[in-house]
Amino acid sequence: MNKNATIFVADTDGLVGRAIQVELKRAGYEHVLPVSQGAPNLTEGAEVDDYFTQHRPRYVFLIGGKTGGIKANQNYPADLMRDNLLVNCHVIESARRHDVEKLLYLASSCVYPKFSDQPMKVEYLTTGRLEPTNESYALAKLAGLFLCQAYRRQFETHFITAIPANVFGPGDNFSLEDSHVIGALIRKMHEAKTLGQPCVEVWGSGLPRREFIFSHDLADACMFLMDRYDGEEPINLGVGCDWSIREIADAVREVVQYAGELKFDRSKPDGMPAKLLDSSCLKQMGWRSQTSIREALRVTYEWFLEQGSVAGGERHGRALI
Ligand code: GFB
Repeated sequence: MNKNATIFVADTDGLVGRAIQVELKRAGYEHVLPVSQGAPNLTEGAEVDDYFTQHRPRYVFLIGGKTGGIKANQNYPADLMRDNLLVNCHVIESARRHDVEKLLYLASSCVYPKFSDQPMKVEYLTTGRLEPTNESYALAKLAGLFLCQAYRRQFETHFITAIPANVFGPGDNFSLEDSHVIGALIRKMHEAKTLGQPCVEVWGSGLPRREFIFSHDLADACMFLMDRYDGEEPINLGVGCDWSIREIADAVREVVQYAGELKFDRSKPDGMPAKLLDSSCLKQMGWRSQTSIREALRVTYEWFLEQGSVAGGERHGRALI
């Protein structure tokens, strides 16, 4: 990417878009369009197109529409699907119309079939049923992936797709209901520590395995791909190892310094049994993650604490809808 080119980070959720903005600025890109002021509602086609007319971005990071954890996916399947389909269609079409040089679309590891062999290779896509708790959202994310491929074929655009592992970091959602597992556990354990509660509830059996990537490492990987990759095949973006939910809950407990017990609530869903990506392609291209999971958890917890003090004790728990 040219250091003077205008870059648009199209994001609704805030976690990944925020990290990409920070990393682009750190790397010396001077014309990154701000997300807060004047950014369009990505579900409104006319607004998105006007924005492209006005700002003429050369590079676009399409992060997507609303997202949430396992329970949000169960509660709001229609919202999540509709929102992401609209955002994908509008941003991809405007990028074509306005001759964007390159677009990177970020999918999600839930696009893989529920019972995929591990680690999950790109050729496993569409070979089996999706996980029911997030089928609607996953289908919308898959549609974006195929849309990028279709635009490449029909319009010869340079639109690429990356499939990230589960992301967490500063700017995450820490709501009890709608967040992903790490945000939820940080909040639950911090509150239990503060209130002197003897145990914290962890959903499911604790046995599912997840691969986690720190949002700033993911941002770095997206910038890396934007510079070095231009193919139709999606690229998996992972760190190469996974954790059981029990293990990650223990790691969060250490970082938060919570001394109480973990109580597993098996009435809550486990979701996919495992989601480890085969990221060998990314590795062969020369990318490695920089941040250990413990360091990333520490930075995320610090950010959570800062938000609490800024908001006068209000914890950062935004509702999805
Ligand atoms: O992070 P999470 O919501 O997303 O849940 P998924 C991961 C695992 O952590 C599940 C367990 O087995 C949960 O049951 N878990 C334990 C908890 N305690 C908690 C808790 O307090 N909150 C949450 N949220 N989970 C999402 C998809 O699936 O992953 C989305 O629903 C998206 O579509 C995202 O793709 C990356 O990994 O299960």
